Parts: sequence; structure tokens; C-alpha cells
Amino acid sequence: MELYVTFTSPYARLARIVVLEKGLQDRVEVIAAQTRVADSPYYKINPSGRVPYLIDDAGVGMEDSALICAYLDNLDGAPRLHRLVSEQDWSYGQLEARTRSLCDGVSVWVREMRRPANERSPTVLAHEIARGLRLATLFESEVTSPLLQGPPRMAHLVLTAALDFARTSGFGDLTEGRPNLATWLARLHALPSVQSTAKPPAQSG
Ligand SMILES: N[C@@H](CCC(=O)N[C@@H](CS)C(=O)NCC(=O)O)C(=O)O
Repeated sequence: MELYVTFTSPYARLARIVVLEKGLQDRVEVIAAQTRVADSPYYKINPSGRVPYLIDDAGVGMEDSALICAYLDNLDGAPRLHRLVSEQDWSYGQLEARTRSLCDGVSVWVREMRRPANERSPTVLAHEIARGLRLATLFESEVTSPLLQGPPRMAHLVLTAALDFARTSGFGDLTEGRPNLATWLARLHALPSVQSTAKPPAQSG
């Protein structure tokens, strides 16, 4: 397996600690990734650009320290740091983590934009826009997969909230020019729970 890290990231450190705790040093190659630079070759490996990122023995990639640590801990069927995961649904977990990565990125952009103009970082804004575009392009193909075509789970809801937030906050309409994503989102918008939470309630009084 390959574990992409930066050696300063506390999230990547968690995954590195679990590798050692579980005695997985011989099975996991720890690789330094180049994050937060434009056009890093790492973005071809993990389009969100975040670390940690694990590629398992089957070639399945997953991001998010919580998911990776649970996965590594569960490999021997005797997790010590997590509950036993009975449903070995790691590919779903990977998908959900990616939807959260998009939501987190858009939120960082919005937070930055809420600062006075002279306090905003153009570097942070550009970084999050680039990440959002890479992930939207990935989701344009992933929404046709059985997982995202199936009944709504958290990944559906997080992706919907992230795409709506991107559009309403001025980040951008990430479904534009992405027909699969647009069709998929329209289907999610039909859910009553999604509709009734789309807008803040009207102010009373
Ligand atoms: N929720 C994620 C957070 C991962 C994360 O944001 N890592 C930072 C390093 S501490 C990163 O990859 N930053 C690069 C970027 O934002 O492009 C996790 O727990 O793994």
C-alpha cells in the first residue's frame, strides 16, 4: 500500500502513527506528496490534493485520516483503536470523504471571501477554486457509478450541500458544463428534505 503524506500534517501523522501501532511498516510505503502548489503531479494521484491519502493493495484510493486510520486498524480484523467495521464498505467511505473534502474546500473559500477585501489571500482563493474544479470534474464521472446512482446516503447529501453552497455563495456553479452532475443534482433537489433546507427560513416579525 502507498500512504501519501506531508511530514508536517497532523492528519497525515495520525495515519503514520496507526501504521506503526499496527505494525504495518512492511506493508505501507510512506511517500511525501507535494501539496498546496499549482499543478502538483500529486493532483493526478489524489484530485483533492489533501494528505493523508492511502492507496490499498487493490489500488483503491481513499482520503481522510479518520477513514484511513479505521481502514488500517481493521485490516487484521482486530481493531484496537476503532470499533470493528462489520460492513467492509471502504469504497463508499472513500466516496463520502471526497464529498466532504469538496464541502470543506468551498467553506474555506467562503470564509476567506467574508474577510475584508484587503485581508483576503488570493493564493488561498485560487487554491480552493482549483481544488473545487478538479473534484467537480471527478464527480462528473463518479455520479454515474452505482454508489451515487443508488438510494441517497450521506455522500449524496454532502455532495448536494457542497454543490448548492458553491453556487449560492458565489464560488461558482460546478455543474455548469458537467451534464451528469447537473442531472444528478436535479434528482437530489427533488428530495423534500433537500428542498425544505435549501433556503434560510423567512425572518419572522
Ligand atoms: N479532514 C482531512 C483533512 C486533511 C487536510 O486538509 N490535510 C491538509 C494538511 S494538514 C492538506 O492536505 N492540505 C493541502 C491542501 O489543502 O491542499 C483529514 O482528516 O484527513
